[in-house]
Amino acid sequence: MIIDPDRIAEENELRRSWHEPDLAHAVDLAGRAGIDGEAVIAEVARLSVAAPSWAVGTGGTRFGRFPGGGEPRSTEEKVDDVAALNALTGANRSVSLHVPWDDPGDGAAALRAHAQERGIAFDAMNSNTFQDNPSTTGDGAVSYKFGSLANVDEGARRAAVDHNRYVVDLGVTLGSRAITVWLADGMNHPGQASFRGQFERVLDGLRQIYAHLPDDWELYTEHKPYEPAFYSSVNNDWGTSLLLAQGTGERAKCLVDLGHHLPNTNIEQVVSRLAMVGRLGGFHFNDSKYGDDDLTVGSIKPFELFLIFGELLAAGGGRMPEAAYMIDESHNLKDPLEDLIQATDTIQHALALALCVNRPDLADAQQANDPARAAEVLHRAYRSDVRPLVAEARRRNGAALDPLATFRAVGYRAATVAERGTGAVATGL
Ligand code: RM4
Ligand code: MN
Ligand code: MN
Repeated sequence: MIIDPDRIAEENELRRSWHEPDLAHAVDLAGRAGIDGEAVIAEVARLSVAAPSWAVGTGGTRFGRFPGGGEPRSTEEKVDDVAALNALTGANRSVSLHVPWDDPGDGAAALRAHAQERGIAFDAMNSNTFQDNPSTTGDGAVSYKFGSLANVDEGARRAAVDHNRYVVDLGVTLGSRAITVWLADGMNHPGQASFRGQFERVLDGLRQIYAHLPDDWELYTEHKPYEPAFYSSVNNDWGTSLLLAQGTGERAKCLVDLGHHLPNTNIEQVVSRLAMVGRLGGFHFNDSKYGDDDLTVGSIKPFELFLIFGELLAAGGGRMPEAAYMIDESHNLKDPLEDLIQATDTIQHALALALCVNRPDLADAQQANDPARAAEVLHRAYRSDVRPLVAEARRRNGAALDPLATFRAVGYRAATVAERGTGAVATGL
């Protein structure tokens, strides 16, 4: 099903009589704080966050999975779901594929045409060397059980490099410009491997993958402290990620996944550091209480999200810096599209709040060593109601003032259940 823009306009019309005065009031309030409300709307409207192909289906845990009906049966249908999401939010203009979960093979050009017709582009490609799969490890000749790029077995390392190169080639056909390398490599047992040997082998593998990149491509190293390796991960934190990126090449950068930090890590500071040295390449949005929980972005630590957007804007001189932004969540209970709608709305909302920070005032307070005034400046923005500005940004992109209500009103899920049935299981995890 393709969501008809006229249906969205109809739904928006129902809300116009209260949206317009709310918007005028929000612009007025922003103005009194020295903020140009129109500029906030424009910057929110400019942002696009990719949807991952593996998140339009219901996620699971190692204890079970409870798929809803109407899940996509093919990569094409995943693209259709992303197009529906984008029709509602105006802010998910690309999809990020995970290979081999979504391996179009010879059909890559056709998939690109299918996506193009729906206004969807291909964001960073993701390679999977954390599971054995006939298309990458062959029929049991090699295995990633003891690692991929870090493995002491040369055959496994070669398979992992070849797989990444294959993913780059697919991405070239799809029009992507980057590959994200997240590795499960690490140790479960002290003494199982050499820290240094593992690092050196991963760096060597990354260099081989990098050598295969077209000139306009980037490679992102994504760190994560643990899981599935529970004693150590090779790329465990931003420092290691930075060492790997610096050792790999100029167009190798780091990707920050918000769920990939030990509890209480100051992620906004990590963002600032990586941006400072020009190595912030990508971003995975989600939220967490304990570990890599992949919960809805902003649902647990909204103030942290606001501060992170503040650092992103600082890095971009008041605008969002160029980076591969993606939502990396697992929707176990909510309808995946409803969760992606809420995630996107929250991202837009946090950006709008951060845009409402009066930066010159904040700089003055910092220069005056006045933390109370600095806090006032932050809170004046954080406690303001920017929802009408965000809704207006969506409306100007031809999307919905209220995307979740509109999703329900247009009956998208009922239509996909009728078309696709209830048996499909769409996620890779
Ligand atoms: C990892 C990481 C990667 C994602 C996989 C599925 O924890 O977040 O970005 O590709 O999960
Ligand atoms: Mn991630
Ligand atoms: Mn993760």
